[in-house]
Amino acid sequence: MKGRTDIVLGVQWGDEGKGRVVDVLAAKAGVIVRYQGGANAGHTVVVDNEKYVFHLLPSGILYPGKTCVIGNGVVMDPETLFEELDGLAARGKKLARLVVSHGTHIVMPYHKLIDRLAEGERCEGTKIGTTGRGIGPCYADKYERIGIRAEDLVNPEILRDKLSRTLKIKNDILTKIYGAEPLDFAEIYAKALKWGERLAPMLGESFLEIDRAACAGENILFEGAQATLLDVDYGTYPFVTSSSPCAGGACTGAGIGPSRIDRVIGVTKAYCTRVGEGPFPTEELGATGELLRSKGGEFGATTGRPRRCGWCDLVAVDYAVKVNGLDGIALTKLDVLDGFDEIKICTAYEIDGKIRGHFPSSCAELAKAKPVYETLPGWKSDISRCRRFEELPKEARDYVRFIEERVKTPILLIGVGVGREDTIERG
Ligand code: 2SA
Ligand code: GDP
Ligand code: MG
Repeated sequence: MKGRTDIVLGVQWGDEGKGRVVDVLAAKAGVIVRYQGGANAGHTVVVDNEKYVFHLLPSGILYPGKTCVIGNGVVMDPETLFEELDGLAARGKKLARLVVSHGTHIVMPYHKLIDRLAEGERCEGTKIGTTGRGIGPCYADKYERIGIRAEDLVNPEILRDKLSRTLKIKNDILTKIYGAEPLDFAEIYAKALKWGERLAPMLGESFLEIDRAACAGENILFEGAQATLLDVDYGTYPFVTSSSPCAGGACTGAGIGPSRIDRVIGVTKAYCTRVGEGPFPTEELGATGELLRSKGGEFGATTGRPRRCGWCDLVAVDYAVKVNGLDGIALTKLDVLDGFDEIKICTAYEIDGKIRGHFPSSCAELAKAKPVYETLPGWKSDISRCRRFEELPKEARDYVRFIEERVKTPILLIGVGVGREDTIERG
Protein backbone atom coordinates (compact mmCIF):
# COMPACT_ATOMS: atom_id res chain seq x y z
CA MET A 1 0.00 0.00 0.00
CA LYS A 2 1.22 3.50 -0.83
CA GLY A 3 2.02 5.76 2.11
CA ARG A 4 1.15 9.44 2.26
CA THR A 5 3.71 12.21 1.90
CA ASP A 6 2.88 15.47 3.71
CA ILE A 7 4.70 18.76 4.00
CA VAL A 8 3.88 20.61 7.24
CA LEU A 9 4.94 24.24 7.09
CA GLY A 10 4.32 27.61 8.74
CA VAL A 11 1.80 30.00 7.21
CA GLN A 12 2.57 33.24 9.09
CA TRP A 13 5.83 34.46 10.69
CA GLY A 14 6.66 31.24 12.51
CA ASP A 15 5.79 29.77 15.91
CA GLU A 16 2.39 28.64 14.72
CA GLY A 17 2.87 25.30 16.48
CA LYS A 18 4.52 23.32 13.68
CA GLY A 19 6.35 21.15 16.21
CA ARG A 20 3.16 20.10 18.00
CA VAL A 21 1.37 19.39 14.68
CA VAL A 22 4.29 17.30 13.40
CA ASP A 23 4.36 15.44 16.72
CA VAL A 24 0.67 14.56 16.31
CA LEU A 25 0.98 13.50 12.65
CA ALA A 26 4.25 11.63 13.28
CA ALA A 27 2.32 8.95 15.17
CA LYS A 28 1.31 7.56 11.76
CA ALA A 29 4.54 8.31 9.86
CA GLY A 30 7.70 6.27 9.32
CA VAL A 31 10.08 9.11 8.51
CA ILE A 32 10.14 12.76 9.61
CA VAL A 33 12.48 15.14 7.78
CA ARG A 34 13.63 18.69 8.57
CA TYR A 35 14.40 20.38 5.25
CA GLN A 36 15.65 23.92 5.98
CA GLY A 37 16.63 26.37 8.67
CA GLY A 38 18.81 25.54 11.62
CA ALA A 39 19.01 26.09 15.36
CA ASN A 40 17.15 29.37 14.92
CA ALA A 41 14.01 27.22 15.08
CA GLY A 42 12.31 26.40 18.37
CA HIS A 43 9.64 23.73 17.96
CA THR A 44 7.74 22.93 21.14
CA VAL A 45 6.19 19.55 21.83
CA VAL A 46 4.32 18.65 25.03
CA VAL A 47 3.81 14.97 25.81
CA ASP A 48 2.39 13.73 29.13
CA ASN A 49 2.80 17.23 30.57
CA GLU A 50 6.52 17.20 29.75
CA LYS A 51 7.77 20.00 27.53
CA TYR A 52 10.46 19.59 24.87
CA VAL A 53 11.86 22.32 22.62
CA PHE A 54 13.59 21.10 19.47
CA HIS A 55 15.95 23.33 17.52
CA LEU A 56 17.50 20.88 15.06
CA LEU A 57 15.97 17.52 15.85
CA PRO A 58 12.81 16.80 13.85
CA SER A 59 9.70 16.83 16.05
CA GLY A 60 9.19 13.09 15.48
CA ILE A 61 12.28 12.29 17.56
CA LEU A 62 10.21 11.16 20.57
CA TYR A 63 8.94 8.09 18.68
CA PRO A 64 11.38 5.16 18.97
CA GLY A 65 11.24 2.91 15.92
CA LYS A 66 10.80 5.78 13.48
CA THR A 67 13.48 7.58 11.48
CA CYS A 68 14.21 11.29 11.75
CA VAL A 69 16.30 12.97 9.09
CA ILE A 70 18.18 16.25 8.95
CA GLY A 71 18.15 17.07 5.25
CA ASN A 72 20.68 18.79 2.99
CA GLY A 73 18.75 22.06 3.17
CA VAL A 74 19.37 22.45 6.90
CA VAL A 75 22.31 24.39 8.35
CA MET A 76 23.40 22.44 11.39
CA ASP A 77 25.22 23.54 14.51
CA PRO A 78 26.68 20.28 15.86
CA GLU A 79 26.98 21.68 19.38
CA THR A 80 23.24 22.37 19.51
CA LEU A 81 22.48 18.95 18.04
CA PHE A 82 24.60 17.18 20.66
CA GLU A 83 23.11 19.29 23.46
CA GLU A 84 19.63 18.28 22.34
CA LEU A 85 20.56 14.60 22.14
CA ASP A 86 22.33 14.68 25.52
CA GLY A 87 19.40 16.53 27.09
CA LEU A 88 16.96 13.87 25.93
CA ALA A 89 19.29 11.06 27.05
CA ALA A 90 19.56 12.68 30.50
CA ARG A 91 15.76 12.63 30.65
CA GLY A 92 15.87 8.90 29.88
CA LYS A 93 14.05 9.21 26.56
CA LYS A 94 14.14 6.51 23.89
CA LEU A 95 14.49 8.19 20.52
CA ALA A 96 13.89 7.67 16.83
CA ARG A 97 16.88 6.72 14.67
CA LEU A 98 18.61 9.91 13.51
CA VAL A 99 20.15 10.36 10.07
CA VAL A 100 22.11 13.48 9.12
CA SER A 101 22.61 14.09 5.41
CA HIS A 102 26.17 14.23 4.11
CA GLY A 103 25.38 17.49 2.36
CA THR A 104 24.02 19.34 5.42
CA HIS A 105 26.00 22.54 5.90
CA ILE A 106 27.70 23.08 9.22
CA VAL A 107 27.28 26.27 11.24
CA MET A 108 30.82 27.17 12.27
CA PRO A 109 31.88 29.48 15.16
CA TYR A 110 32.63 32.31 12.68
CA HIS A 111 29.06 32.16 11.34
CA LYS A 112 27.58 32.84 14.77
CA LEU A 113 30.13 35.56 15.48
CA ILE A 114 29.57 37.33 12.15
CA ASP A 115 25.77 37.02 12.49
CA ARG A 116 25.89 38.88 15.83
CA LEU A 117 28.47 41.45 14.70
CA ALA A 118 26.52 42.20 11.48
CA GLU A 119 23.25 42.60 13.37
CA GLY A 120 24.98 44.94 15.82
CA GLU A 121 26.27 47.11 12.97
CA ARG A 122 22.85 47.50 11.30
CA CYS A 123 21.26 50.85 12.04
CA GLU A 124 17.67 51.38 13.19
CA GLY A 125 15.23 50.44 10.42
CA THR A 126 17.64 47.98 8.81
CA LYS A 127 18.00 45.56 11.74
CA ILE A 128 16.54 42.13 10.98
CA GLY A 129 16.33 40.85 14.54
CA THR A 130 18.14 37.60 13.77
CA THR A 131 18.38 34.87 16.37
CA GLY A 132 22.19 35.11 16.31
CA ARG A 133 22.48 31.42 15.47
CA GLY A 134 24.72 31.97 12.41
CA ILE A 135 22.00 31.14 9.91
CA GLY A 136 22.47 33.90 7.31
CA PRO A 137 26.29 33.69 7.20
CA CYS A 138 26.18 29.88 6.90
CA TYR A 139 23.73 29.95 3.97
CA ALA A 140 25.82 32.74 2.38
CA ASP A 141 28.86 30.43 2.46
CA LYS A 142 26.80 27.57 1.00
CA TYR A 143 25.90 29.67 -2.03
CA GLU A 144 29.39 31.17 -2.22
CA ARG A 145 30.56 27.51 -2.34
CA ILE A 146 32.95 27.85 0.58
CA GLY A 147 30.80 26.05 3.16
CA ILE A 148 31.79 23.08 5.30
CA ARG A 149 29.41 20.13 4.92
CA ALA A 150 28.73 17.30 7.36
CA GLU A 151 30.68 14.93 5.09
CA ASP A 152 33.79 17.14 5.45
CA LEU A 153 33.88 16.62 9.21
CA VAL A 154 34.78 12.95 8.74
CA ASN A 155 37.51 13.65 6.20
CA PRO A 156 40.43 15.32 8.04
CA GLU A 157 42.41 16.21 4.90
CA ILE A 158 39.52 17.80 3.05
CA LEU A 159 38.42 19.56 6.24
CA ARG A 160 41.92 21.00 6.82
CA ASP A 161 42.06 22.31 3.27
CA LYS A 162 38.54 23.79 3.19
CA LEU A 163 38.66 25.23 6.68
CA SER A 164 42.03 26.90 6.21
CA ARG A 165 40.86 28.59 2.98
CA THR A 166 37.52 29.68 4.41
CA LEU A 167 38.92 30.82 7.75
CA LYS A 168 41.39 33.08 5.95
CA ILE A 169 38.46 34.88 4.32
CA LYS A 170 36.49 35.00 7.59
CA ASN A 171 39.44 36.35 9.59
CA ASP A 172 39.85 39.12 7.01
CA ILE A 173 36.20 40.02 7.50
CA LEU A 174 36.43 39.81 11.29
CA THR A 175 39.54 41.95 11.59
CA LYS A 176 39.14 44.40 8.70
CA ILE A 177 35.40 44.98 8.72
CA TYR A 178 34.45 44.45 12.34
CA GLY A 179 37.76 45.20 14.07
CA ALA A 180 37.43 41.89 15.94
CA GLU A 181 40.09 39.35 16.90
CA PRO A 182 40.87 36.63 14.32
CA LEU A 183 39.82 33.05 15.14
CA ASP A 184 42.37 30.31 15.70
CA PHE A 185 42.53 27.62 13.02
CA ALA A 186 43.89 24.84 15.26
CA GLU A 187 41.15 25.32 17.83
CA ILE A 188 38.30 25.21 15.29
CA TYR A 189 39.86 22.33 13.36
CA ALA A 190 40.20 20.22 16.52
CA LYS A 191 36.62 20.99 17.49
CA ALA A 192 35.31 20.12 14.02
CA LEU A 193 37.17 16.78 14.02
CA LYS A 194 35.54 15.92 17.36
CA TRP A 195 32.13 16.77 15.92
CA GLY A 196 32.91 14.48 12.99
CA GLU A 197 33.76 11.56 15.29
CA ARG A 198 30.38 11.80 17.00
CA LEU A 199 28.46 12.47 13.79
CA ALA A 200 30.02 9.65 11.74
CA PRO A 201 27.51 6.91 12.69
CA MET A 202 24.58 9.25 11.96
CA LEU A 203 25.64 10.25 8.46
CA GLY A 204 23.46 9.12 5.58
CA GLU A 205 21.40 10.38 2.65
CA SER A 206 17.99 11.93 3.12
CA PHE A 207 16.80 11.01 -0.39
CA LEU A 208 17.62 7.34 0.26
CA GLU A 209 15.74 7.31 3.58
CA ILE A 210 12.74 8.88 1.83
CA ASP A 211 12.90 6.42 -1.03
CA ARG A 212 13.18 3.45 1.33
CA ALA A 213 10.16 4.61 3.33
CA ALA A 214 8.15 5.23 0.15
CA CYS A 215 8.92 1.71 -1.11
CA ALA A 216 7.85 0.29 2.26
CA GLY A 217 4.51 2.15 2.04
CA GLU A 218 5.28 4.35 5.06
CA ASN A 219 3.92 7.86 5.54
CA ILE A 220 6.58 10.57 5.24
CA LEU A 221 6.46 13.97 6.91
CA PHE A 222 8.47 17.03 5.97
CA GLU A 223 8.78 19.56 8.78
CA GLY A 224 9.26 23.19 7.85
CA ALA A 225 10.93 25.65 10.19
CA GLN A 226 10.20 29.41 10.31
CA ALA A 227 7.38 30.12 7.83
CA THR A 228 6.05 31.45 4.53
CA LEU A 229 6.38 35.13 5.46
CA LEU A 230 9.99 34.54 6.51
CA ASP A 231 10.90 32.73 3.27
CA VAL A 232 13.90 34.31 1.55
CA ASP A 233 11.92 34.57 -1.73
CA TYR A 234 8.28 34.91 -0.69
CA GLY A 235 8.62 36.51 2.74
CA THR A 236 8.83 40.16 3.74
CA TYR A 237 12.35 40.57 2.35
CA PRO A 238 14.79 41.67 3.75
CA PHE A 239 13.12 40.92 7.12
CA VAL A 240 13.27 37.18 6.50
CA THR A 241 15.41 34.18 7.29
CA SER A 242 17.94 32.92 4.70
CA SER A 243 16.25 29.68 3.66
CA SER A 244 13.12 28.40 1.87
CA PRO A 245 10.45 27.31 4.36
CA CYS A 246 7.82 27.31 1.57
CA ALA A 247 6.69 24.01 0.07
CA GLY A 248 9.26 24.05 -2.74
CA GLY A 249 12.02 24.13 -0.12
CA ALA A 250 11.02 20.65 1.04
CA CYS A 251 11.86 19.23 -2.38
CA THR A 252 15.30 20.82 -2.65
CA GLY A 253 16.10 20.57 1.05
CA ALA A 254 15.21 16.91 1.47
CA GLY A 255 15.68 15.34 -1.96
CA ILE A 256 12.18 14.50 -3.19
CA GLY A 257 10.44 15.43 -6.42
CA PRO A 258 7.25 17.55 -6.31
CA SER A 259 5.26 14.77 -8.02
CA ARG A 260 5.73 12.64 -4.89
CA ILE A 261 4.10 15.10 -2.48
CA ASP A 262 0.49 14.22 -1.59
CA ARG A 263 -0.50 17.05 0.73
CA VAL A 264 0.80 20.41 1.85
CA ILE A 265 -0.52 21.41 5.28
CA GLY A 266 -0.13 24.98 6.49
CA VAL A 267 0.04 25.50 10.23
CA THR A 268 -1.81 28.72 11.12
CA LYS A 269 -2.17 30.31 14.52
CA ALA A 270 -5.74 31.47 15.32
CA TYR A 271 -4.22 34.94 15.81
CA CYS A 272 -0.80 36.09 14.60
CA THR A 273 2.69 36.72 15.98
CA ARG A 274 6.03 37.88 14.73
CA VAL A 275 9.43 37.89 16.43
CA GLY A 276 12.16 40.06 14.95
CA GLU A 277 11.82 43.18 12.83
CA GLY A 278 9.68 43.93 9.78
CA PRO A 279 6.12 44.97 8.91
CA PHE A 280 3.16 43.30 10.63
CA PRO A 281 -0.12 44.95 9.57
CA THR A 282 -2.38 43.42 12.25
CA GLU A 283 0.04 43.99 15.14
CA GLU A 284 -1.72 45.13 18.34
CA LEU A 285 0.60 47.37 20.32
CA GLY A 286 -1.75 47.96 23.28
CA ALA A 287 -3.65 45.87 25.79
CA THR A 288 -4.97 43.35 23.23
CA GLY A 289 -1.45 42.49 22.09
CA GLU A 290 -0.35 42.16 25.71
CA LEU A 291 -3.30 39.86 26.48
CA LEU A 292 -2.56 37.62 23.48
CA ARG A 293 1.11 37.46 24.52
CA SER A 294 0.36 36.47 28.09
CA LYS A 295 -2.50 34.05 27.30
CA GLY A 296 -0.57 32.49 24.41
CA GLY A 297 2.81 32.40 26.20
CA GLU A 298 4.29 34.24 23.24
CA PHE A 299 8.01 34.28 23.96
CA GLY A 300 10.73 33.00 21.61
CA ALA A 301 11.35 29.27 22.05
CA THR A 302 15.02 29.79 21.17
CA THR A 303 15.88 33.29 22.39
CA GLY A 304 13.09 34.01 24.89
CA ARG A 305 12.30 37.30 23.11
CA PRO A 306 8.73 38.59 23.56
CA ARG A 307 6.78 37.98 20.35
CA ARG A 308 4.79 40.78 18.73
CA CYS A 309 1.10 39.83 18.71
CA GLY A 310 -2.00 40.73 16.71
CA TRP A 311 -5.13 39.44 15.02
CA CYS A 312 -5.23 36.76 12.35
CA ASP A 313 -4.53 38.17 8.89
CA LEU A 314 -6.41 36.34 6.13
CA VAL A 315 -4.71 38.35 3.39
CA ALA A 316 -1.47 36.73 4.51
CA VAL A 317 -3.07 33.29 5.00
CA ASP A 318 -4.55 33.45 1.48
CA TYR A 319 -1.11 34.35 0.13
CA ALA A 320 0.40 31.32 1.89
CA VAL A 321 -2.37 29.12 0.43
CA LYS A 322 -1.37 30.24 -3.06
CA VAL A 323 2.42 30.27 -2.69
CA ASN A 324 2.50 26.80 -1.13
CA GLY A 325 -0.50 25.20 -2.82
CA LEU A 326 -1.96 24.38 0.59
CA ASP A 327 -4.33 21.40 0.66
CA GLY A 328 -5.31 21.97 4.25
CA ILE A 329 -4.73 24.05 7.35
CA ALA A 330 -3.90 23.06 10.91
CA LEU A 331 -5.38 25.85 13.06
CA THR A 332 -3.57 26.09 16.39
CA LYS A 333 -4.11 27.97 19.65
CA LEU A 334 -7.83 28.45 19.12
CA ASP A 335 -8.15 28.11 22.93
CA VAL A 336 -6.07 31.26 23.41
CA LEU A 337 -9.04 33.22 22.02
CA ASP A 338 -11.36 31.84 24.74
CA GLY A 339 -12.87 34.69 26.70
CA PHE A 340 -12.58 37.51 24.17
CA ASP A 341 -15.90 39.41 23.74
CA GLU A 342 -15.10 39.97 20.08
CA ILE A 343 -12.50 38.61 17.71
CA LYS A 344 -11.19 40.67 14.84
CA ILE A 345 -9.96 39.13 11.63
CA CYS A 346 -8.27 40.98 8.79
CA THR A 347 -9.84 40.37 5.37
CA ALA A 348 -8.20 43.13 3.27
CA TYR A 349 -5.66 45.93 3.43
CA GLU A 350 -6.00 49.60 2.78
CA ILE A 351 -2.87 50.86 1.06
CA ASP A 352 -2.64 54.52 -0.04
CA GLY A 353 -6.42 54.83 0.27
CA LYS A 354 -7.14 51.79 -1.92
CA ILE A 355 -8.59 48.51 -0.66
CA ARG A 356 -6.73 45.45 -1.82
CA GLY A 357 -7.18 41.78 -1.07
CA HIS A 358 -3.75 40.55 -2.14
CA PHE A 359 -0.56 40.45 -0.14
CA PRO A 360 1.93 42.92 -1.66
CA SER A 361 5.28 41.53 -2.73
CA SER A 362 6.98 44.78 -1.74
CA CYS A 363 7.86 45.13 1.91
CA ALA A 364 7.59 48.93 1.60
CA GLU A 365 3.98 48.51 0.41
CA LEU A 366 3.20 46.11 3.24
CA ALA A 367 4.58 48.62 5.75
CA LYS A 368 1.86 51.04 4.59
CA ALA A 369 -0.97 48.49 4.83
CA LYS A 370 -3.77 49.25 7.26
CA PRO A 371 -5.85 46.18 8.14
CA VAL A 372 -9.54 46.07 7.20
CA TYR A 373 -11.27 44.00 9.87
CA GLU A 374 -14.43 42.00 10.22
CA THR A 375 -15.48 41.44 13.81
CA LEU A 376 -16.88 38.12 14.97
CA PRO A 377 -18.43 37.34 18.35
CA GLY A 378 -16.23 35.53 20.86
CA TRP A 379 -17.28 32.34 22.68
CA LYS A 380 -16.40 33.22 26.26
CA SER A 381 -15.98 29.63 27.40
CA ASP A 382 -13.19 27.09 27.86
CA ILE A 383 -12.73 24.92 24.73
CA SER A 384 -9.63 23.06 25.93
CA ARG A 385 -11.55 19.84 26.58
CA CYS A 386 -13.30 19.72 23.20
CA ARG A 387 -12.15 16.78 21.09
CA ARG A 388 -14.72 16.88 18.29
CA PHE A 389 -15.62 19.84 16.09
CA GLU A 390 -19.28 19.59 17.12
CA GLU A 391 -18.29 20.08 20.77
CA LEU A 392 -16.94 23.57 20.10
CA PRO A 393 -19.27 26.49 20.91
CA LYS A 394 -21.12 27.87 17.88
CA GLU A 395 -19.02 31.06 17.79
CA ALA A 396 -15.79 29.03 17.66
CA ARG A 397 -17.18 26.84 14.86
CA ASP A 398 -18.23 29.98 13.00
CA TYR A 399 -14.74 31.44 13.38
CA VAL A 400 -13.20 28.25 11.94
CA ARG A 401 -15.70 28.18 9.06
CA PHE A 402 -15.14 31.88 8.36
CA ILE A 403 -11.41 31.21 7.80
CA GLU A 404 -12.10 28.12 5.68
CA GLU A 405 -14.51 29.97 3.44
CA ARG A 406 -12.37 33.07 3.00
CA VAL A 407 -9.20 31.20 2.06
CA LYS A 408 -11.04 28.31 0.37
CA THR A 409 -9.04 25.70 2.23
CA PRO A 410 -10.25 23.08 4.71
CA ILE A 411 -9.13 23.18 8.32
CA LEU A 412 -8.07 19.59 9.00
CA LEU A 413 -6.83 19.89 12.56
CA ILE A 414 -7.54 22.31 15.41
CA GLY A 415 -5.32 22.85 18.44
CA VAL A 416 -7.09 23.58 21.72
CA GLY A 417 -4.12 23.22 24.08
CA VAL A 418 -0.40 22.47 24.19
CA GLY A 419 -0.61 18.68 24.59
CA ARG A 420 -0.62 15.93 21.99
CA GLU A 421 -4.19 15.04 22.97
CA ASP A 422 -5.46 18.64 22.85
CA THR A 423 -6.32 18.22 19.21
CA ILE A 424 -9.48 18.07 17.13
CA GLU A 425 -8.82 16.07 13.95
CA ARG A 426 -11.22 16.64 11.07
CA GLY A 427 -9.48 15.36 7.93
P1 2SA B 1 17.63 34.25 11.46
O1 2SA B 1 18.21 33.99 12.82
O2 2SA B 1 18.65 34.78 10.49
O3 2SA B 1 16.85 33.12 10.89
O4 2SA B 1 16.58 35.48 11.68
C1 2SA B 1 15.96 36.09 10.58
C2 2SA B 1 14.50 36.38 10.87
O5 2SA B 1 13.80 35.13 11.05
C3 2SA B 1 13.12 35.14 12.28
N1 2SA B 1 13.13 33.80 12.89
C4 2SA B 1 12.13 33.32 13.61
N2 2SA B 1 10.86 33.79 13.79
C5 2SA B 1 10.07 33.07 14.62
N3 2SA B 1 10.52 31.97 15.34
C6 2SA B 1 11.76 31.51 15.17
N4 2SA B 1 12.28 30.57 16.03
C7 2SA B 1 12.36 30.91 17.48
C8 2SA B 1 11.07 30.53 18.20
C9 2SA B 1 12.70 32.39 17.62
C10 2SA B 1 13.16 32.89 18.99
O6 2SA B 1 10.63 29.40 18.00
O7 2SA B 1 10.52 31.32 18.98
O8 2SA B 1 13.32 32.15 19.96
O9 2SA B 1 13.41 34.11 19.08
C11 2SA B 1 12.61 32.14 14.22
N5 2SA B 1 13.86 31.89 13.78
C12 2SA B 1 14.16 32.92 12.94
C13 2SA B 1 13.96 36.09 13.16
O10 2SA B 1 13.23 36.57 14.29
C14 2SA B 1 14.30 37.18 12.16
O11 2SA B 1 13.19 38.03 12.00
P1 GDP C 1 6.74 26.26 16.12
O1 GDP C 1 8.06 26.95 16.04
O2 GDP C 1 5.84 26.57 14.97
O3 GDP C 1 6.86 24.79 16.37
O4 GDP C 1 5.99 26.87 17.41
P2 GDP C 1 6.64 27.19 18.85
O5 GDP C 1 6.88 25.93 19.57
O6 GDP C 1 7.77 28.16 18.70
O7 GDP C 1 5.45 28.02 19.50
C1 GDP C 1 4.18 27.49 19.65
C2 GDP C 1 3.78 27.57 21.12
O8 GDP C 1 2.39 27.37 21.24
C3 GDP C 1 4.41 26.48 21.97
O9 GDP C 1 4.61 27.00 23.26
C4 GDP C 1 3.34 25.37 21.98
O10 GDP C 1 3.41 24.55 23.14
C5 GDP C 1 2.09 26.21 21.99
N1 GDP C 1 0.93 25.59 21.32
C6 GDP C 1 0.90 24.88 20.15
N2 GDP C 1 -0.36 24.55 19.82
C7 GDP C 1 -1.15 25.07 20.80
C8 GDP C 1 -2.56 25.09 21.00
O11 GDP C 1 -3.36 24.58 20.22
N3 GDP C 1 -3.00 25.75 22.13
C9 GDP C 1 -2.16 26.34 23.02
N4 GDP C 1 -2.66 26.96 24.09
N5 GDP C 1 -0.82 26.34 22.85
C10 GDP C 1 -0.34 25.72 21.74
MG1 MG D 1 9.15 28.34 17.07
